[in-house]
Amino acid sequence: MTVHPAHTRLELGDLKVPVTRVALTNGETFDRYCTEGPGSQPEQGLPPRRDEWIEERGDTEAYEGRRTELLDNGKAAVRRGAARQEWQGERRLPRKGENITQMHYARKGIITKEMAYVAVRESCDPELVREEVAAGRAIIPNNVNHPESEPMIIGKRFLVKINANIGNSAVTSSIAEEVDKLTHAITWGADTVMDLSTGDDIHTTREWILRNSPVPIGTVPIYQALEKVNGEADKLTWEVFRDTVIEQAEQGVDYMTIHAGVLLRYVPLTANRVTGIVSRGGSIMAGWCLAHHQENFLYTHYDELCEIFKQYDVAFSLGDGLRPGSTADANDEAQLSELRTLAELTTRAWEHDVQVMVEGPGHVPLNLVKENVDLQQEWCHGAPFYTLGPLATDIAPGYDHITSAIGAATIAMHGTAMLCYVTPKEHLGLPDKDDVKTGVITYKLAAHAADIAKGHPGARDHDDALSRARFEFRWRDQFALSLDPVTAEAFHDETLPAEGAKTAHFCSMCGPKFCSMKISQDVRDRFGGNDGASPEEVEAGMMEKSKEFAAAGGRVYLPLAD
Ligand code: IRN
Ligand code: FE2
Repeated sequence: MTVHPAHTRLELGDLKVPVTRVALTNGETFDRYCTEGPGSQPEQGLPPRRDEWIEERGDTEAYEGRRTELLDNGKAAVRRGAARQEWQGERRLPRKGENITQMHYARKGIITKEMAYVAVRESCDPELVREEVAAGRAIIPNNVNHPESEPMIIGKRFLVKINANIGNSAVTSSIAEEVDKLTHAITWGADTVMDLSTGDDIHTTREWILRNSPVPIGTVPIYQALEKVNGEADKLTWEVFRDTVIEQAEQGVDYMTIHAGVLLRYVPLTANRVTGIVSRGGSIMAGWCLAHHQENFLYTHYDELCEIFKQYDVAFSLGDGLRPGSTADANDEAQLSELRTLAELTTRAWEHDVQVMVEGPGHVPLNLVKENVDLQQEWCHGAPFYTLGPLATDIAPGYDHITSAIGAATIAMHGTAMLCYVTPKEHLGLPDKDDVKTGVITYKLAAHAADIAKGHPGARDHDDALSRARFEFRWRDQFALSLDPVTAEAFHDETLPAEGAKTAHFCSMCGPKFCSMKISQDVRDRFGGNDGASPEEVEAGMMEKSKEFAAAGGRVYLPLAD
């Protein structure tokens, strides 16, 4: 039986911030960053924790119904108590003339409740949070219409975050299944989740995901816009796109991938690539630009987009539509040209006090990884970088969570703020629940490896706690402190299932300077070659060895013989 970590809350004034408190067998406890939310009743959703804070600021006003329908036919078509198809409830818009974004408040020198909450989570000074948000070096994605979210921050001065993509499974899965996937990803440690759903129920599915999500939700609105024009990219218009963005923003989507850097003149730069354009959004926009021989409408209407994002505090995730899809294409002219445009768009969003992060590759050999962050940080004035891996090699389909985690840890060490996970199914198929878990755990460890390498305050405490447990043979603590206690315990039990082995000073490999083989041999000798020594016998044998060891001076590291 594993020691189950329990949620507890750090209280600071009226802020209650969840942590996972791991109770160790030596009486100590260890607190881990966590999200409180997982485990809602899908039909009820999570409590709107941030409602009060938003209300208090007095900068928004509530309305009922859908603004998109207000826009379309002048009246709200959906009211409270109507069919459950649509979630009922209020939405918010700013009061006239108000700028409600976290960046706006930060620049005014105000520490919002969201910033204070983030500071508790990150164990840092709230002023650091404010400064980083004000400078655009960090973002707190939290749409005013997603009050269920627990504020979190994405920026290189803070813990490296990971995103899990869900919902790419079109029509077949039910809404309850989508909420289940969301909860699963968050339970294992996803810091944000992107809903990439397609299909008929896209609006409703997203509504349920948002109402049950304690983490920020991101989307790629061009996917839904494309559905609205029956999948024909050339039929897309700015108007269809704009209404889709408003529809999603008023549901509460916290950040949106916008492929506004795919300019018409960059498209030919991809012609001689090994893998051309691999971004879905990028190819939709490239297709549109070529079909009309016009500039990308996301670029030409960018300021209008900023005006919409500003109203809800939606953050930009500037899409890397021309990212390399193979190591051969890494850091090429197409990719870097787009990055220069993303830098220009970053500055333009900041003129509206709209929060921005910038998306990055893809597939990049390790020797070219650092240049990616360095250029992005320099050109985009420190705006958070959010990368998809990158995969350090192309040769291991089926293992691309690993090829990409190698690149991800490296790029994060150099300053990438958030990593988009890659699952073992990448390039091959759609991830199932197990793949989601594998992807999340793999990215959690990549992000943490980067936190340690960056010398992030407190990052190594977790390693130290686990290492001490390992060195002192506190097996239960080792499981409980691990990213995946279930697997750790199961692997241990494969060779040593006996209960006594959970406290034994040996494992099926070698402990520090103890040869398990030798010790097992001793035990066997003592008990007459009985392979199936009982836990009590093993314990007794261990006690014997322990006495011997103590009598010999209790030293593991003996001085070298002359
Ligand atoms: C992250 C960094 N670069 C791309 N991503 C993610 O990839 C992006 O946020 C989205 O979740 C996913 C698919 O994007 P494309 O293929 O439409 O660009
Ligand atoms: Fe790829």
